[in-house]
Amino acid sequence: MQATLSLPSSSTMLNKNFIYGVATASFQIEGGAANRLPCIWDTFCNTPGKVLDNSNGDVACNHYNLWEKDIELIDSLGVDAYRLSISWPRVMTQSGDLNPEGVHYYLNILKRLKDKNIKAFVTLYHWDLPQHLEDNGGWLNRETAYKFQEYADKISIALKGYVHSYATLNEPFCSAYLGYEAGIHAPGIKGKEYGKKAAHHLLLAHGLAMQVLTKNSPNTSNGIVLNFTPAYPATDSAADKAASDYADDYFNQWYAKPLFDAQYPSINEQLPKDQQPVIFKDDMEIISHPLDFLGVNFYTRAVYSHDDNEKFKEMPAREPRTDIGWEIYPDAFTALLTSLNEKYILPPIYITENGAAMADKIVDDEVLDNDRISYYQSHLNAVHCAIEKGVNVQGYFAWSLMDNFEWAEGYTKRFGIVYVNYETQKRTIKASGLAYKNLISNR
Ligand code: GCO
Repeated sequence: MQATLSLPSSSTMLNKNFIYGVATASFQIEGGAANRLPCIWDTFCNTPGKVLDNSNGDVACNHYNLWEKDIELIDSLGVDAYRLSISWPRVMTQSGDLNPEGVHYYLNILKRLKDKNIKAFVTLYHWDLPQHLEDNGGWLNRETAYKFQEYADKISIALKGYVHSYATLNEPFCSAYLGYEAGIHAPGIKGKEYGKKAAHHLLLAHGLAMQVLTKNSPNTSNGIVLNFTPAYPATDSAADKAASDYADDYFNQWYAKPLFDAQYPSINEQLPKDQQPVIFKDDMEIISHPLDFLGVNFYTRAVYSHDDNEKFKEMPAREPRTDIGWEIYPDAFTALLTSLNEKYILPPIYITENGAAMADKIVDDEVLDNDRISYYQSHLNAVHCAIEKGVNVQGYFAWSLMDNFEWAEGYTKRFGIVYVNYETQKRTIKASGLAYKNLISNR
């Protein structure tokens, strides 16, 4: 069993300027819910049956109060960067002004990171939409994109000088598809007629925010974070191949192609009219605003077969799987990066999330998560292979710094390289965290 992480000595991932980091998101770790406006995830958690363990984000990892210790912890891992997200309902009032208390909270964190020479990668939207905006239609309302632009404008002025990189959105696929089409994430709206409309408004919000970031914050690296679940056909048959290509366009390229080619995949024309996004005249130009970087989140792949009634059918995840049931298939990571590089003219790439949920056991204050270390090892190798094949990857962030609120799974799934005891809020660095630290310090 493996307890260390390594890379070939020739790997550019061992250069000092390759950025290693850890990532979190506001709703998943902060708590401090009384000190901000409600968001759609508060409402979703309070709706019985939506979250597996009926938990919520009221306390989470109590990072709202423990942030100083948590930055010590991040620093002790020796990382170059920390990816965090700003809670929109914490920093903006309902009337659209900055909330000084919320801004102060993040400024303290960012200043401390700066003191410690840890680069701050800030995500502006990691799914915690203010509830009052949802009450007005949320991402189905085009107006929300302009509200996001106002928020991006004000917060980027307030945080000036403390941020290394801004990502507008984290995983618009999840917000749009899981939130407004499958209905398994907040706000829990279900219907094929909603997903692509929400997606379009999210992408528009991204483009509008890029405009203000470019103006207010020209010296930060500004971009977006997308998640990809590469699609594979179940068999070699032409029908399965067509099903998998369709699913790839529907779930993955739908979010990438507009950014780089200013258009949606051609399957848009096959969608019934009521499922198509409503596109205004300059929208695609706004959405395709040049990016300083693309963030790529990767966890697993999906396998599809032909279906007589639907365009595709997703097959059950194959073995081996992580504790959340996702297949471990690192080859798809290399293939994803090289295929994106072939399809589009890409800016530099950061791997903004990669990691695994494992059934951790804490014994004598130790978590020997060798299964997670193996996951990291095979996926770091996969990134290395992609770089060898010409993909410009400049950094890698482990998801996640610590165990946290895993959305519809509540606190039942642990993704951290640090273990969290939710009763005592004690943090314990897992074997994977120590291996990651060693990999970084041995460069
Ligand atoms: C994501 C999310 C994380 C999840 C992780 C595991 O961006 O998907 O950023 O919030 O916790 O992906 O599901």
